[in-house]
Amino acid sequence: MFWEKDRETLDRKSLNQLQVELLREKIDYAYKNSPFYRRKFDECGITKETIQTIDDIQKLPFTTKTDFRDNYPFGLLTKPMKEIVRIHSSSGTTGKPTVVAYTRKDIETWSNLVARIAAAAGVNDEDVVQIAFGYGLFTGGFGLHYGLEKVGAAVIPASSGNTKRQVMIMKDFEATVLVCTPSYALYIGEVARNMGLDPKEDLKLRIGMFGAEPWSEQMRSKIETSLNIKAYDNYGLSEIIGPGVAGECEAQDGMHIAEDHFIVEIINPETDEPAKEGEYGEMVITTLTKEALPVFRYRTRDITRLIKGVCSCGRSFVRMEKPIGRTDDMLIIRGVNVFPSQIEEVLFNIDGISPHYQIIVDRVGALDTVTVMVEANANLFFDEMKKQKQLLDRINAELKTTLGLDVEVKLVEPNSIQRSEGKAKRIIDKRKF
Ligand code: DLL
Repeated sequence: MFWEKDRETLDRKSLNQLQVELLREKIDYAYKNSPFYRRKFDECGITKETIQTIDDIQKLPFTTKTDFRDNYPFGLLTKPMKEIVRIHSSSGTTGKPTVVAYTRKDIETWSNLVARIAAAAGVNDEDVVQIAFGYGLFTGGFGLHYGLEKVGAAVIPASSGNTKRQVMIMKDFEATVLVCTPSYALYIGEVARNMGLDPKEDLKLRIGMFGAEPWSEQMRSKIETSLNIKAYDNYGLSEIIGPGVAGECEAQDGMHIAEDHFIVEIINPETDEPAKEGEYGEMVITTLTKEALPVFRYRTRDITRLIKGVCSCGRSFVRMEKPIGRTDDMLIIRGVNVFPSQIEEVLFNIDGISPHYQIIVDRVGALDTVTVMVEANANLFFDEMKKQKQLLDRINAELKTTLGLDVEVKLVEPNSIQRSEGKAKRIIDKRKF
């Protein structure tokens, strides 16, 4: 289903023209309204005339998380507080949070973008949508909320946590759509079963819109089976707008990026040069329509690649593959690069373990070590040692084949790994730098 079909199916030439026009305008606007950008653009000799074709975007300097931190809290805003109607922030792991703000028009743009990804996933005004993202400074709750109201769905602002209550509401209010992180969806499914419910018989759920963290195809099929739904991925980040940057359509073959609002590039994070067509690299995003906080060439740190060409759904917007991880989540273990998502893919293909895991990274002497904690299924954990040993050997062998690395695997008791109600914390890093 389309939300703004004319936009979502624009041919490439018109799309590029629109992007160039909007980018030129935004450069001019940022120059006039932001001391930060004026300084930055002056240093590089950038004016709107710099942009003649879409490739000229490469002449602009990058923006990074550090720019947000250095200008905390409101130094990057290009509108006075009088025109701001909402403030969010993302916590991050260290230092000050990243603060983002929206004008009334930005909220309107954001709601529209979220309405698009909801419609693309098949959500309509008949749906009852349970939003189990945290409502608060995190952009997930309110971001999805306004967009889904716009679609005309009946929105239940459940927020995250209190999982038994979530299940009760889901059943009693006959929710048809669940919105949260994929790891929380898995947990909700587990709790529903523990409460004696069979999602197929007892719930009306049909669609899941999940995002805010990386998740594998294997995890998708586990969630789809567990909750008896079709699970759609969506991507976004606070610095750019929040959720709504990209989302899957019914084809579930990559997430369409709203290219009439954003320009995306994939670069090699080490050389900063553009990646070759179809290659993995860091995604860099420029906003074209934001008022309060325009951002040029933002280094997302997310590693993905682009799928070009018109999709079977008819949308012309380029698609991004599921991000495989973040540059800052990549582990370098004895010289080998490892993303947690590679470990997840291996684990979730093996029977006998539950889809909950944690990765402990430590340093012994000069060597980094990895221990993968995996939860065994109840029947197996309390079964004979021999079967456990066989399972361990299998996990070890498959991890070695995929990662090219020996890692230690520990089977732990059912329910001993902490469940996630938001973004899952998969890595525990005990290294002291
Ligand atoms: O997580 C915005 C959001 C909310 C997206 C709800 C989707 C749904 P931040 O807290 O700023 O914003 O975190 C952004 O989360 O750079 C990615 O590393 C990661 N991320 C977001 N969506 C996905 C996804 C929100 N679908 C950071 N797959 C991003 C993989 C994702 N990673």
